[in-house]
Amino acid sequence: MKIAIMGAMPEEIAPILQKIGSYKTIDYAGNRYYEATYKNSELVIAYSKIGKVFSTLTATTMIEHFGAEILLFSGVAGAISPELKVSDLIVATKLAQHDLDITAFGHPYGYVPEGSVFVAADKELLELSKRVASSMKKSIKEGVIATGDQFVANEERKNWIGSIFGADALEMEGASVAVVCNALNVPFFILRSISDAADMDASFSFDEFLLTSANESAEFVMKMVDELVNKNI
Ligand code: 4EZ
Repeated sequence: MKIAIMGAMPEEIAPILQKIGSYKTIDYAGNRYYEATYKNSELVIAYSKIGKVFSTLTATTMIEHFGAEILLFSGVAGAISPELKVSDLIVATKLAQHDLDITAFGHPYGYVPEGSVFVAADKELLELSKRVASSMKKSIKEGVIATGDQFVANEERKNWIGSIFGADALEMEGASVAVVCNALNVPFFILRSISDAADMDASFSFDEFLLTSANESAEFVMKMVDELVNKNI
């Protein structure tokens, strides 16, 4: 079973590549993909570049070109829920695109015909993450993640996204990856560690905590990978 591990930025996959140690690099469709055999399982790893379009391309490529059968995303996010502090982990139960708007036609935010506002993540991977969290003695929050092509650094926008979608965190790739995986029937898992609070200090907080938070997320995702490859599924 081939596992895809993706991030949006180089910093989000660097700790994963470091842990894997040796890999083959393949340049394809404007991204660099890393293939490795890890504990007898095949991995494909890449960062997409930021945003919904690039992450759609990368997720699709990992599945359709590289043959990934399960996808784990690791990265950082801005917090909406006041419960979430810098470096805390959140795993998406479902995701929505907060910038998708045809409300002029009477549709809800995040909805287009034949789509759905929310895409739900894989239940088994959510269960596995709970077991991994308890074995690591870490708390991990399950919640709604909202995605859009905006770095949100504005309290008003963040609160709007929180109230419309019931979102706990926001970022720029999760929901697009979710749409791809859902359409192609690939179980997926979106994990983020908080880098900022999507408020007026967000860009400074992001710069300060990107590396440490990306590392938190990557470490957890690799524990998930360890569990998945041990089960040899
Ligand atoms: C996008 N990622 C941020 C990329 C920022 C700067 C060069 C996560 C993220 C985020 N996205 C962390 N905090 C965020 C926020 N406040 N708004 C949107 O996935 C690139």
